[in-house]
Amino acid sequence: MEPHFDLTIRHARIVTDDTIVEGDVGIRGGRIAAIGPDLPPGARDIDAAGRWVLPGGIDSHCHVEQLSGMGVMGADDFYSATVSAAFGGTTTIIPFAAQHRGTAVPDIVRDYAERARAKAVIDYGFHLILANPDDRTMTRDLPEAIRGGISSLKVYMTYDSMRLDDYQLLDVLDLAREHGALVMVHAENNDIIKWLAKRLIERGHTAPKFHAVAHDPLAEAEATNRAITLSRLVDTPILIVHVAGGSTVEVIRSAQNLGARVLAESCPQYLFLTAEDLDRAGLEGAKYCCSPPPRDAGSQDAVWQGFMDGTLMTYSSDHAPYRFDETGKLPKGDQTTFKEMANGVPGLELRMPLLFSEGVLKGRIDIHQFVKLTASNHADLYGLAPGKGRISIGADADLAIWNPDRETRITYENLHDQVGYTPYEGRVIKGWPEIVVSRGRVIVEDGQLHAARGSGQYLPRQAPRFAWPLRRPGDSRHQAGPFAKALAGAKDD
Ligand code: DUC
Ligand code: ZN
Ligand code: ZN
Repeated sequence: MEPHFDLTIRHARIVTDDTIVEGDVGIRGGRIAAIGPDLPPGARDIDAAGRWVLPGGIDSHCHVEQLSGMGVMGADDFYSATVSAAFGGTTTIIPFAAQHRGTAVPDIVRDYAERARAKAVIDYGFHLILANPDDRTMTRDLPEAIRGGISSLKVYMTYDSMRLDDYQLLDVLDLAREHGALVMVHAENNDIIKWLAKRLIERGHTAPKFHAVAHDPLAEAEATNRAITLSRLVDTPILIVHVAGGSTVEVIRSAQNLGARVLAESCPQYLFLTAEDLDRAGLEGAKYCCSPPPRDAGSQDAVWQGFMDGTLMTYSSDHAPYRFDETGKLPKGDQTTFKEMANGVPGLELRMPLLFSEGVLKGRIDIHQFVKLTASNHADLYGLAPGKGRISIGADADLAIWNPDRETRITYENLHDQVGYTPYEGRVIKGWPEIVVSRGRVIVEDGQLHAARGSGQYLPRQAPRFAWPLRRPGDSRHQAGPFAKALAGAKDD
């Protein structure tokens, strides 16, 4: 008799949207076909007794094979990045197709698509980084990219080579509302950072730890508040990426409580690192330099709290892979100042294991919150649902079988990226995704990869879906302002 399924995973603890099912998952044609007890056999059966079956992670913020604002190419290409993600339980990534000044969106999108197509081993979509909002981009190329499935874009309020001013941000928000795209904002006050950095360097304060001094938490909180203000003015939702500071979490929570349509993300580096890591011996602190920088224990607590109470809805890696040598962190060798170091830390592979260990197993978040923060909220906010992000009938069979008891001492030797170090070296964590399945294919098992280069698929994305209000029912006092009402053609009362 023909087997009923291509793959049956048996005796597992399966985490669906809001329930836990003890039983089996049947997979056919790359999709989840059945969930329940005692399913018929598959062509292959995996006994997952004592293990958890969770949705494959979605990492909606990572930089892959991308030139940074400073013109530095990251160390990972679409092969090494997706292999690394897969070993950490992630089955979908949304990196960036990055526009720089003087480049055209269609060329950029084509270029990234070609490189990813040949190399990715898991599925992927793209956001656009928008650095050149000229007439052609705004009237033709951007709307076309959004219609073509790139339904989110990132804008920078800092970095001289990338930043948009408030006038340009308003234009972008206006366009995003009209075309149904989500705007992700890197919110830091450019002038504050430049002003502080200049004075620090003039006084000889060039060591990595001064990166965290120049990127003061006030610069983050101010820009976040400004971005929210602009988004309210034109009634367009925004998503603040990589929230680091406790004061920024507060700004976002207060705005959400007033009904502002603001979403927010944070990352492992803001839960597990602090500014003290930038103060390691010699230039070692450069390994921990990212923007915004890790802050203090109070901010770590605030970010945890933000994840626990829903202020922060997505947990992403912001994987920005730069080697600890002249190609990345140290372009001028031991003479490199904090202004010259490439900004970014690796995190694709350890993002989920770190949160599983320190969040779920230490009781800070429950397993359903874990699934939302690592997968299903990303699918909803970035237009990948219902195919991705959940263990449900008909969805793509993207999942990971986690052993909650396995202890791992983190060491770079066991990771799969090309960065050469991990900021989490030596930590001991519990829980690991031992088997990873992408569209029904077992792609990681027994520490081995079983996926061919280029076997990942491109995912054109729908318009983002979010259910407002995000906080408690009855909490939403969101009112469109006069400008938004006028645009919508509403009559004055
Ligand atoms: N900051 C960014 O804005 N992007 C990549 C990494 C970083 O540190
Ligand atoms: Zn950023
Ligand atoms: Zn980033």
